[in-house]
Amino acid sequence: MSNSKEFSPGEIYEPSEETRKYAWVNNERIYEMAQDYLTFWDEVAKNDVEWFEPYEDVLDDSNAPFYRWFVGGKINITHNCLDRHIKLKGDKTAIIWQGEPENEKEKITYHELYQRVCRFANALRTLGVEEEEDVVTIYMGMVPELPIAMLACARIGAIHSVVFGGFSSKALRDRINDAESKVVVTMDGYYRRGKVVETKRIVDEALENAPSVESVVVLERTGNDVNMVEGRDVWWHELEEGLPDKCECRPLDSEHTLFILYTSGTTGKPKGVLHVHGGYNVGTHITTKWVFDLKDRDIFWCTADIGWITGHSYVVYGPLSVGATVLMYEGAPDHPQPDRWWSIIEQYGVTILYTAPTAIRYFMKLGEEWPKKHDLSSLRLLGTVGETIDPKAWKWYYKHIGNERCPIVDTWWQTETGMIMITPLPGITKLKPGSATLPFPGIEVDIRDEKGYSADSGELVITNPWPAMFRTLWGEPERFAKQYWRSNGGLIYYTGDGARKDENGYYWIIGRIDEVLKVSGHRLGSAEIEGALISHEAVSEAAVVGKPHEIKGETPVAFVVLKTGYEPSVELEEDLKKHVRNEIGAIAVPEGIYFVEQLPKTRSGKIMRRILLAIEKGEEVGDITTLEDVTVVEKIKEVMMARK
Ligand code: 6R9
Repeated sequence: MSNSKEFSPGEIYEPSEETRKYAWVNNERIYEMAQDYLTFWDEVAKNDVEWFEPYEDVLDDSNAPFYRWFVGGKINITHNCLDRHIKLKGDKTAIIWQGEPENEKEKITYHELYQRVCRFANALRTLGVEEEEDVVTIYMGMVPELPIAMLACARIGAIHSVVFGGFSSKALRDRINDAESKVVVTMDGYYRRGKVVETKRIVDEALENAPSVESVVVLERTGNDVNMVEGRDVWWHELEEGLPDKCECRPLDSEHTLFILYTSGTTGKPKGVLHVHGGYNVGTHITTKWVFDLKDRDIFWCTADIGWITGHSYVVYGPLSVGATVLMYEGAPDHPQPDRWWSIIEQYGVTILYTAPTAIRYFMKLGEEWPKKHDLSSLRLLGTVGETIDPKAWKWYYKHIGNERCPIVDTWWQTETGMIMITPLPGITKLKPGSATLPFPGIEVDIRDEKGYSADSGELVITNPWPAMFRTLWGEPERFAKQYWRSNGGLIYYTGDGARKDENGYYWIIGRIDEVLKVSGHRLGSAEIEGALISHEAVSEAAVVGKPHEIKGETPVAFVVLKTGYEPSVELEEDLKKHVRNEIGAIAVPEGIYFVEQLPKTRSGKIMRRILLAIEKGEEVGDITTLEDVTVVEKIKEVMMARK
């Protein structure tokens, strides 16, 4: 930042004296000090997490992009999340859980959490879960047993694969089969908007064709009727009966797999992003501590579902490793009333709130009278993640939730990065609404143009490896090496995001430049939704684009070519929507489906989604000379005119 310009007044928000004074990081020199990034990460790893055996090297890049961090070290992330805290603060609350029904709640201390994790780890062992290659799929709502199951897997060196509870049975089955899971952990059901989501029923459907699964553990939560399959299904509480609440923490290699988490890319097949114990622990720990300036007395509420990376890193592993009190809420943000979140903040004295712009836009629309009903003065810091926050929503959040007192940390990162990568540090960073500001210390990013040169706008890249980076894609090392990394004066990670850098060196994320959508902060692939549509008997071809949406950010819109013998109709449109819901889940259902005769394709057969998006938005379609048949544009416009 040495040659960056002065900040222009009016658009910046400076840290208050108070925030700066008490912040973990209150000296701008941290960035300079972290320039030697290996020394920086070495210091963090040595000071902030405990190792069973020290590592020999910070980084092994001899087989890049298959980097290895903290080589030769022995660690277990659950030791850092549990064992080391119980010595000094076993009675501190680790998890405050609030069910959707107001009278259902629970507080779990670090000591209790430790015991419950140990007991469930022993329970998993009785099912034969042990070895590194054993994958346990976890499909649950937001209850404490979800992080307990994750930590139990980690403790014994098994790999967890959490599947978001909003995914359909078909999506769950695909993920179970791809991971060849031996055990599935689930529950009878959970509450969402006053109704029971029948989780176990969805699992039963998924398991109709999932030969690797030997056992299913079912937590009793809602008490609804479930079908227990003899010899396969077992109740959580019965499995645990008589088992000890101690379970030795297995010292694991730094590079031992911790979890896989499926995420969407540019093909129809979700990618199993793989993270490991050592580097992920170091990266999530220090970002939780510094970005949220987390102190012992804080009550930290990250509203993300644990089924996404934000929940993994900032509901579970980061905050627990730091020894914080985290809040988990089971249900919908507006149930029974639009002030549910604000009432939870007041009730528990939440000090840090970390959420997504889509939620902020939703609350903005509901009106500030809802937060006004509550005393939100316990809040001292706010955060956002998942998509770009527009300055209007930023200012609303700042004023109506933070009462113009709380800094907002806009954090940019991905499932693949594992940890926050571009972010303000609340004690030192001047904020500009809409910008994620600067890379975290030790992280080096840049923007590259199409030719690979450094530029002020283009694709965001990361030019140095970082500890919490994903290590590979499950079962697809070639895809990992080929898709993300390019060599250009060293090996560089391409993020898939467009970005711009301003005169102060601040980064502004523009959004995905590939066929990945962010719908209400949830990551979905155009190709996945297209695949779901094509699997319907009436569909011959499909293209899906993300249309800008006031609250969701983006919403999928589909263009469908029918097979001969099928005619467009309202019924067929509804049937296709239902089909997508069954194939992927409600979040992927297109808002509109247009039946067209042909899709715009290049001569080499690639669908030009850019053109479809421009038509949908009523914008100029731009250069169409590469189209195989240019008349297709006019024809699609006609279909859309007829519909509007
Ligand atoms: C953590 C998470 C990753 C994509 C990423 C980008 C978008 C995330 C953002 C943001 C602008 C931010 N994204 N944070 N865009 N500003 N602060 O969301 O992971 O689900 O893998 O999505 O989300 O487009 O590439 P994931």
